[in-house]
Amino acid sequence: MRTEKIIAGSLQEAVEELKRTYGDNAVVLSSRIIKRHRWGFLPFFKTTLLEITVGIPEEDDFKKEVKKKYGELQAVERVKSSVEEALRTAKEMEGDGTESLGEGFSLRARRVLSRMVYKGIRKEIARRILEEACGYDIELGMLDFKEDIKTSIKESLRKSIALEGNGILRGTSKVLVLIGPTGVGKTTTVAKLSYIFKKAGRRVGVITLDSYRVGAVEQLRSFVNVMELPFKIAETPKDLMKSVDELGDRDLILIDTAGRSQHDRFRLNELKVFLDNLRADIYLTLSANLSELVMYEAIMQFSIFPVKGLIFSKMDETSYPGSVINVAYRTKLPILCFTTGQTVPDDIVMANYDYLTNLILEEDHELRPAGGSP
Ligand SMILES: Nc1nc2c(ncn2[C@@H]2O[C@H](COP(=O)(O)OP(=O)(O)OP(=O)(O)O)[C@@H](O)[C@H]2O)c(=O)[nH]1
Ligand SMILES: [Mg+2]
Repeated sequence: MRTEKIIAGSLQEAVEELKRTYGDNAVVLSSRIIKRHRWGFLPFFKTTLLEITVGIPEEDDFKKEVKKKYGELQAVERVKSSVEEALRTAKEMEGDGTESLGEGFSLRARRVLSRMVYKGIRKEIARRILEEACGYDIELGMLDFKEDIKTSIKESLRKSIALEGNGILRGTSKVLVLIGPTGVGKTTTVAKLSYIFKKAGRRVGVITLDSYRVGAVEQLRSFVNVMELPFKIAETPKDLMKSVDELGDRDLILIDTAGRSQHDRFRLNELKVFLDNLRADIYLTLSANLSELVMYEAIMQFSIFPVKGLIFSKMDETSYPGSVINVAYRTKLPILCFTTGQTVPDDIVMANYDYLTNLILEEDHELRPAGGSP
């Protein structure tokens, strides 16, 4: 990986320049504030700029490395075709299962039902979503979509799944805490959310409670510094109260916590001591690639906290987002946002019904080896 420096007037300018010049693969490695003379001959006209060091992957070296490690591409192709075969079989089996389920529905409604089930939505939930999206069509003599497919499904989802991406952006929350199992993407999501809220004009401050894990503080600090936001580390519950007080001039404080295994009661209770006296909206982050049962288990164990809603991370790592729909449908917990990749600050979508509808209706992602070109 080679490194380059970008000097810009603001973070937004820097991100735009980074993308324009180096494309999507470049990553921000570090940042610092520098002072420069705007007009060299006038010593008093100093301006504050941001100097960002970026890393640009050397694609050829990377490809060579992959080849060396994993052998020729043919081998990958062989694996790919057998996985595709397995998926085709699974799809056909699901098709059988939905035939009687779709009784009374038009052909196009039955197709959508099949797709929903294939994506991992439970049959009874898929049927209820479809029932709400359809009405009786006298001409057809069966149930069909009330409007076009997308609008009908979207309206149905509005009635059964709660979202609150926009409420938060409008400013309904003052302190927002992300909790959740280890490694689900809490810290990355805090960084992404800080950017979104800052861009929406809110005065944001960030606190981390994760001072145990090596590198955890630095991971978040580097992003927060780039965004020029105040950042505090709280090691005790008293520290936390003090930090929140000190950030009193901010209209939104985002708090990152250390990941806790849902099986580790002690660690969960330890976190509870921190959060018990804090007036905050607590969001549980779950990774979309967890199985549905593991999601319920995490929700149960984390229910010692007054969880206000859910964040689903790593949506890019699953082509079967049905479990996300099932969990949101059954728990009625509102979804705050979805994260869709590792890139900060871009890979995040504040929850909205268009995104949710597309998740259900879109064609399957084409299978390709990780890191492969499109
Ligand atoms: N593919 C993908 N990876 C993600 C996403 N969000 C985070 N990650 C990656 O997941 C890994 C863990 O992310 P963190 O943000 O450190 O997760 P965390 O929940 O803070 O982890 P702990 O603090 O250790 O519990 C990192 O490699 C992230 O880049 C996402 O939406 N998609
Ligand atoms: Mg973390």
